[in-house]
Amino acid sequence: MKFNLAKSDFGHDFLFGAATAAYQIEGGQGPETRRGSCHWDTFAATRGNVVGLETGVTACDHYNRWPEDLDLLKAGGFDAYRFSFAWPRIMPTGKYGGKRNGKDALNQMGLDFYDRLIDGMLERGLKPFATAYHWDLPSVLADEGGWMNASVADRFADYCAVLAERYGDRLASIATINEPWCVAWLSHAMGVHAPGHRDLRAATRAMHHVLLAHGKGVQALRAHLSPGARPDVGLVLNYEKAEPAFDTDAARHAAATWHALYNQWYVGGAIQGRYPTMITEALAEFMPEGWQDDMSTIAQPLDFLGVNYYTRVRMAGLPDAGFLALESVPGPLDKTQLGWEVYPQGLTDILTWLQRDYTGNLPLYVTENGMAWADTVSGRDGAVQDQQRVDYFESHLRACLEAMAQGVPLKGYFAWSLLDNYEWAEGYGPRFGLVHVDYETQVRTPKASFGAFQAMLA
Ligand code: IFM
Repeated sequence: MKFNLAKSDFGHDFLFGAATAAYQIEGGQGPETRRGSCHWDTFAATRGNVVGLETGVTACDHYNRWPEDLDLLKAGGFDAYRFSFAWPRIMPTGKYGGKRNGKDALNQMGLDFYDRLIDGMLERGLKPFATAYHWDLPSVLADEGGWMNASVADRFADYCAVLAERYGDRLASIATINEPWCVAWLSHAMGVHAPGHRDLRAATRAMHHVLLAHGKGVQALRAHLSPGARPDVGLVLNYEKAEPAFDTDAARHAAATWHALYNQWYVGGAIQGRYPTMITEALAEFMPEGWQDDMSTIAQPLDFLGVNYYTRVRMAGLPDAGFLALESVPGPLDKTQLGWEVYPQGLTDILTWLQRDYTGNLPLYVTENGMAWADTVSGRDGAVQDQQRVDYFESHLRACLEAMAQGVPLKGYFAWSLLDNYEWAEGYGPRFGLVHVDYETQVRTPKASFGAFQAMLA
């Protein structure tokens, strides 16, 4: 199985990579690693939150098997690896008082782990694309209200300063936060991810504080880089093309509301220092006092914006049900294992919309794109024939080319994910990897989609 595409179609400096996140693959949570606890540890251990009560305790054991995983990236011909630092591994309580009084707050074993990982990438010619926060909030900060408490932004800035000082000279790129919509709305209004709140006030505060943390994080990263260290500093946002499912005012209103809440809030704040008025008006009573004063801190100049895209959403809406009448209905297109419609046109639409309305000449990267399928290793030849995923990737890579043809400065594409891994509240059932992982034996088996990238990138 191959893509009917050539690497050269994307231009000579376009980067291809694969992405992962710490909690989803590392494991390595035992006391011997001195990692602190995070809110996902306890959320996952609470019955009813995660399918099968599954946790990230072992995951893909990447904490021990990282050399093998980096070898896979190299063998695939990838240029870059997108990974995340685990805040509780580096700073077990999430707090650090600076060099003089904060020494004990850092976990030397955790710091050394990421030294080895980054050096391992450089030895293999892989560009390190880091993310500071991919959802593993230290429990001590969660105890203090986590993303609902404005002080989390200062703790995040302290953490970013440590990352900049320690690793900044070896990183190609660092994003502050992965998918703030998930950090805020999915986790504080919908209750699907840790900490599992279903509360509009909690969600509204998290929506603002996660961006305040981003802004302070960018400032701290830039202030603490050693002279000569110049990683690109950015943010990674997720997008869903929101379309009305019916030709009704209610459906159109619901689609516009979802678009504002999901797609416009974060890019509007981070790039323009402005939130969509329909949302600030609807949530006015829950906004933190003086939020307007934070907008200039939030809108820091960036070197790039990362775009995570998987699917579209079709909104139905309910007449007279108010702001939160946000019912979606399944669409008619082919669906992945998670029921997500395969809609590559949405990726072109999102990229061209971003460039037109927000980002202009700012470099964009597709930092995640991929699909879940219940892949199995064939007993006969030991292969994983994931034709659906090969087709998914090809159609979305073509969507990228179309956006580039329309003038979008797209600089790279990262497949989600290098490995099958812990899909949060869905546990280990959905498989997103280019590489199959047998969770009993930890054997890695590259799938046909891995081979398709390998052939294109050779
Ligand atoms: O697995 C997640 C990832 O952690 C963030 N973006 C979406 C992926 C698939 O759901």
